Amino acid sequence: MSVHRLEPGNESETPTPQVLDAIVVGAGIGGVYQLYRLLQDGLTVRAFEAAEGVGGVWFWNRYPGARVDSHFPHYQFWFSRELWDESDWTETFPAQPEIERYVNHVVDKFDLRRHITFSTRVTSAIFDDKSGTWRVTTDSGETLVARFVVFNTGGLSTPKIPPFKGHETFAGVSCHTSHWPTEGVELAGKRVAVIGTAATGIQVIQTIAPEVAHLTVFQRTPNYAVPMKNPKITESDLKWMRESFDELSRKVRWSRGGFVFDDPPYFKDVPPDQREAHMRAIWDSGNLSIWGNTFADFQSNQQANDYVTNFVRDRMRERIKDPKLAAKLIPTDYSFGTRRVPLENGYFETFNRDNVTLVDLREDSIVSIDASGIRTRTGHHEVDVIIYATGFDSGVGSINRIDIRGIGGVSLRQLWSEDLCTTVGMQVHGFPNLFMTMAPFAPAAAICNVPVCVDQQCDWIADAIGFVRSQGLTSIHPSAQTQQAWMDHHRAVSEPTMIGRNMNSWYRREGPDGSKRELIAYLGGIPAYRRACDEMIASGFKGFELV
Ligand code: NA7
Repeated sequence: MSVHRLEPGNESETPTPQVLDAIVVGAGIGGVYQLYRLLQDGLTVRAFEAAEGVGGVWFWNRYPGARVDSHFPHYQFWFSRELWDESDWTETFPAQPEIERYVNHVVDKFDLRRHITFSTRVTSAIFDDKSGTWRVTTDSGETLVARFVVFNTGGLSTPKIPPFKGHETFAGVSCHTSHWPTEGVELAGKRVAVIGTAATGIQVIQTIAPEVAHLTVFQRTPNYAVPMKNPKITESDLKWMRESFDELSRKVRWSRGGFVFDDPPYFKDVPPDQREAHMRAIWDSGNLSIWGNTFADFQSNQQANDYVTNFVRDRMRERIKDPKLAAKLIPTDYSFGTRRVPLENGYFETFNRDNVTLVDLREDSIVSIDASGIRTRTGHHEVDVIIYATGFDSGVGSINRIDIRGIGGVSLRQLWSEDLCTTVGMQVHGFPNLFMTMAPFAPAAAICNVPVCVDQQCDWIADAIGFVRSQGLTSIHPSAQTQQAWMDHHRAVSEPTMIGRNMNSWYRREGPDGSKRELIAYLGGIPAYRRACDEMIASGFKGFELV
């Protein structure tokens, strides 16, 4: 591996840092593949990871019941046939330990670990206009210089803990689901509160209810959730997976959400007397096809959306004994599929248990937390443990933690606080040679099975870097016009969808004042997005500033 040194003339007292070709920030699903791909391309690369191990969200989210909502065989790396041939999976929806083990296996198989510095956060990245390089510092005091920097920091990595008054006075144990201690939390026989009832809260609640003395669930917005069917993976499933690699990998790249499903019919093409059977068949599959694959016009046709919404509401109602409780748990003020649809395993039955209480924060509200529990407007709930399943600073939270300065010292954090913008979710005008995955305005920001969308993004980034190097250039970033065109396109295709019209979800980034702002989910579809990205490469990055 060749390592060049900075140009002479920089003889300050601090030692001259190495100049790397690239720095990768993060060693989750995206970072691991990014690192692999850039090393394959012959670059000198170092990766930094804040955690002690690889896996990203699969390292941090160790809460009870943590499990992927993408069904077998979709949630795995797609870049290596050999890896597919030897991968073993035990469940249709693998749990956190299995995925963490898998990512570790991949890192060791491809000898990536020695390129990753663990337990180290990148704290700043400053662009030097003169040399066209990035000066990157870490919280361990190291400074590095690199031509390219890639932030594979994840769209849901920075936890959001509501600043409830007095939360620091709580005498029991409290933690956010994404910072679950490795040694676990003693829950058996305890009085436990869970705040938050979306994808994470649902998994925690249904898992811990049988073992705790009492569970108090604080729900702000009820969620639609659909049953997960999670059979064990058999040898014949694995055989099918291996034999289907070529076909699946071809299809999944052009799929609607990173899953290979049959194309759904248009609502008008399913006669009214066959709709129920059509829905039942999809429902019985026990995966996310109920979200995106019921009707082709589900996101644009109110009639189709209403039909699916009512079908799901009816299935939920069947499972909740107390009609008053059902009225609280079943959403009535928004349509199915307009927020992330969680899969569940006995979640609604959990509320039929004697040791579970639902506090509806639309009728009540949390006033404060004190030493012994949670005070609401109407009472006090004594608990030993508080679990925050309150979500993440979505889209840009983990990038905003880092002091990033582009051309002329412009701060990315500052720029984004005034005008959140990217070009295809991977670059920002004014920040040459800086790339990111799972950032706003790409399918990978929200509406996609992550390993599929991130694979495409890592490849595009590596291709852009390869283009700069092969052309003897030093830098690349989108022009202001290219960026504006992408933002205009994103808004034109994403806002008018059903998801776009729901203002209450993490797909819409929250402003500092708590107001809902830019829709970070690109809803023009994976095929349209992939075509737009491919055209940029094919045109030699027309519309980019190439130096
Ligand atoms: P989400 O989907 O952001 O959900 C957070 C939950 O926490 C949701 O129920 C929120 O209610 C609730 N919340 C947030 N702040 C508060 C306050 N202040 N008071 C009460 N309740 C609150 O995060 P998840 O971790 O469940 O899932 C994130 C993604 O990870 C998921 O979509 C998958 O892609 C994987 P709200 O709905 O905002 O009213």
